[in-house]
Amino acid sequence: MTMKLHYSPASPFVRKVWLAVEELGLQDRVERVPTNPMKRDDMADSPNPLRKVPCLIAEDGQVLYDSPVIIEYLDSEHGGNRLIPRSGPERWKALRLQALADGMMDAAVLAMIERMRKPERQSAGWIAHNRSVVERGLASLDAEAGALKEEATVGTLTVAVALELLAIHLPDLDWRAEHAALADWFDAFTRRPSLIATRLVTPGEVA
Ligand SMILES: N[C@@H](CCC(=O)N[C@@H](CS)C(=O)NCC(=O)O)C(=O)O
Repeated sequence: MTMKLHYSPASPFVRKVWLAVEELGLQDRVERVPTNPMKRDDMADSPNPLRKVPCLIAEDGQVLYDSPVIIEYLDSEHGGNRLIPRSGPERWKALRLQALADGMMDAAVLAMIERMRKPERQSAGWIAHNRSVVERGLASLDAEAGALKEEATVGTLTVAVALELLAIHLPDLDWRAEHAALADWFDAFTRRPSLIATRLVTPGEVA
């Protein structure tokens, strides 16, 4: 029996999970169920009470969310603990990087949603606040870019997705100009086959 993943190619949190699936070689064991989180009909029967993607139905029928929990499940139950080191400083680094990059994505999504409102209804202060969250995250990542490895962990995969997302949600933020070390890491890391196999699409590209 396969697992089922409620999937949208425009969701960065789904992308994290799918990269984990690719890295762990589980593609044949996870069926993607197309789900557009922006469509009320798609979400009406969501097994996730939060009505968000990603959501995983495991082989035994248990429903798992959100992306950190799903990745931990796949890694520990099906992946041989390759993406989340079992113990020691590398474990905490991977989990901290995931938290940092998740927070940057949350802020980038909030800024994008605010900019979708009519101009007269937008809050410039809210957009600036979320943008500054992303900027502080970038500065922190740039400072440790030399110690960011090219191996895939839940941390490095999430950082890569967050940087991909910036091009879509905050296109005027030229993060590469001020964060050359981070850009070098990103360019090397994104040569991994898992990142080449799929890409994050813009919300407008989703039917
Ligand atoms: N913390 C969650 C975030 C998931 C999330 O925000 N998903 C968005 C799509 S990118 C969603 O489904 N939004 C629908 C809604 O909020 O109604 C995770 O890591 O999985």
